[in-house]
Amino acid sequence: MTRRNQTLGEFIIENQKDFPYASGELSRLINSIRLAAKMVNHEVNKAGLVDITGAAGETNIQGEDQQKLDVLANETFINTLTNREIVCGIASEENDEFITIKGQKNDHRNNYVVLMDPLDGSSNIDVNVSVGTIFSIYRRITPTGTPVTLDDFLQPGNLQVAAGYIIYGTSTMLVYTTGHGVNGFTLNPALGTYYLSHPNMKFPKDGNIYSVNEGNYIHFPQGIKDYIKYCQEEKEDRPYTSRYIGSLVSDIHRNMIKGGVYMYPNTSKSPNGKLRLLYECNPMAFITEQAGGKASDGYRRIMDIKPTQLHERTPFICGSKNMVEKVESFMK
Ligand code: P6P
Repeated sequence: MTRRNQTLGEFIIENQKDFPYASGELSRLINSIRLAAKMVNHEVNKAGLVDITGAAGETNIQGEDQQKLDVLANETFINTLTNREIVCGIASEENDEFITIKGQKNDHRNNYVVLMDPLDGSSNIDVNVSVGTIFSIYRRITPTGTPVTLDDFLQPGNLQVAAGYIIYGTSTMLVYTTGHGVNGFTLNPALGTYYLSHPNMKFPKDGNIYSVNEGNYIHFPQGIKDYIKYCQEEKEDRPYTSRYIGSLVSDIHRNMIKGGVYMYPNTSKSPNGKLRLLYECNPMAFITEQAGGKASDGYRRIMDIKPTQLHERTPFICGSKNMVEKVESFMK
């Protein structure tokens, strides 16, 4: 049940029964994420004012320069999630290994694992372009009371119990699903309160926006090259519009509102694509499907892929159902 200007807190309480493992655990989980998001938002919004932008002088497992805000966002989410007695493990793009959380009684009684990209698109920070946090939540599969294992993290996306993103843009929004549709909440920074601004978000079945880094064109599979040329033809409802800002959360959020398809294909440089399956593609795929869209690697449903490594990558085609199916028809 949704009503305009409902706060996130009211929404969680009114919809708690939807969460199969209720007992307030999801509420506490989402509450800790919304608190961390406010803290990160505060830092992101003033990034230009104090010396916390720019590289932290370290690189992460991806070999990417870690921006200071990456590090701050990672620590903020980890600390907030650790102190809430809900999570038994956390995996992050910024950490080579997963983090085991024993719980206050050191008894490993918590039931959820969280996988996250704490600040995706962080290379955009210094140029004041929107960035985002992406999170994916599973129930552990190993016995409660034992330390979390890698198997608890290597679950296919179709077992996610919740997923969402925070977009730090012209406004800050928290968009998430627990498997009962997608709802978007906008932060009123003056009050520190999120209000239900986008109830029951739906991906338009069709659209005229395609999002891809065309600088990689010559390295794309032939099917993607053919689809891009299809988008540019003067025919029917085409040419489409090309919109790509290099921030996954922003590109997909815009496409979910307006209709469109986002592509990060494999290339000769990145044979498995660039995006990470566990904490970028699976959560964005869960949200996309819950909003009536589609997400594949060009051939297979993203959420059916059985992960084998924590930081594995996958080609990613995500957005309006009919557009994704058109891309897949070119890939065949
Ligand atoms: P490229 C950001 O680093 C990111 O993970 C996504 O947010 C974004 O869509 C993509 O990579 C941009 O990658 O190679 O086009 O710069």
